[in-house]
Amino acid sequence: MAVNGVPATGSSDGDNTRINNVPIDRAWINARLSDRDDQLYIILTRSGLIHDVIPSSAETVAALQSSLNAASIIDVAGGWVTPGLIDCHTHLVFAGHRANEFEQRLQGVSYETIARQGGGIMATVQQTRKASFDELLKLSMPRVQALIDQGVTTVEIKSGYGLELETELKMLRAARELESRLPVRVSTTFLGAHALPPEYHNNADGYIDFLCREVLPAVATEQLADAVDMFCEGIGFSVEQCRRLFEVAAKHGLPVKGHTEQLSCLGGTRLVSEFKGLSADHLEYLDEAGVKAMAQAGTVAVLLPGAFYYLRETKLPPIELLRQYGVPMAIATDFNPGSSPLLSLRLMMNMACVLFGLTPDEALKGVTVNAAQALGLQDMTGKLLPGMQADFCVWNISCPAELASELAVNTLHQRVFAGEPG
Ligand code: DI6
Ligand code: FE
Repeated sequence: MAVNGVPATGSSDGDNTRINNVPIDRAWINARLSDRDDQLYIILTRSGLIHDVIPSSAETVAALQSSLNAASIIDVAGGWVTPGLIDCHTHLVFAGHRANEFEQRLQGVSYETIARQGGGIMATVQQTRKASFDELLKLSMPRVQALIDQGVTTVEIKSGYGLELETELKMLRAARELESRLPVRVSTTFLGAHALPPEYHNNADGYIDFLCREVLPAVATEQLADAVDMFCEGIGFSVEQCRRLFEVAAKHGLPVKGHTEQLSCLGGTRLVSEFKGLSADHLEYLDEAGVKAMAQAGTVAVLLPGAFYYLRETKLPPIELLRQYGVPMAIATDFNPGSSPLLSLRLMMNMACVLFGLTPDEALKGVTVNAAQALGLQDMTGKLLPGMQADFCVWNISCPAELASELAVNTLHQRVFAGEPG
């Protein structure tokens, strides 16, 4: 299995000059990065970045031992190393729970029916509007910590449970605060177009106008969002309403993404692709025209098997078509209280294989290099290459397929974020 971003033969000149004349901070020696051969590697980090990845040799280790103090040389002893995991789609800032709806759905009431009855997203909106900034932080910190404990080094967090100015800003500020309080990178996404709030009942156009005129400009002015998202669906917003939002996002220089073709095929994915969007997410009802548009736009397919499973969806995303057109596939938790209250990215890897038919290698790429691309962070993280962020994980596994094949004990041996072991 090729682990992302490993140079085929290590660096061109793995000689010591690269070590002796550059102040390396730390060296992780005897790391297994690929199953193409038995070659072990050394990961050299400096100022939070990967300085180099070079073949391990007794000579190089000796050179390191003569130039670094012992505490800066970490012997991975043949352990597997992958890029830090990336959860590229979560709604993890929210208050309240939806266990009552879980029971309703088990009795056969559909997600859409519950939403049309005023439950669903709106139930969480009411709780989140009532919660203070500090309460949202207190609720969200353990959720991010749980992902960190699984080896996640980058997490995307959306707004979308405010649906009015004050709470949308509060959610995004909380998401930004999480990054300053925990050893993790947070990518924030404005999802004001998540559902129609009661203040705009039967007036979706008026609500989109409100988002375009007031909320998105305020979000952009405070630089609270790294991207703009929407829910293009019968119980969400139309393609044309989402287009208007995307036009304003483009004016503010914000990339776009979308919850599209989750419950039906409205053409939301083609709209995201038309705007060269970062990703289209869910995609159970995606058609070939949509896949083709994604391939032409370089838009990433974000698969959300947790929501598929939890809503007992039966329509599978067109995995074979995505492969055929070379559309990168990412995998994420979609962690939210309604459709995917499942806070395990490793479980999503397993579900992507078992339910959607991905290979373990595709699943690993789905939570590393492709997830980075879905956030526009492909030049920063998701691969083990010089100049990338030194975000990586050391695993107690015998092969990378184990990361998707089983969920027994947590096999994370060590997580490294920005070069700092945690
Ligand atoms: N699709 C989903 O599955 C989530 N949002 C969306 O647009 C559901 C969010 C929720 O039910 O709270
Ligand atoms: Fe979602």
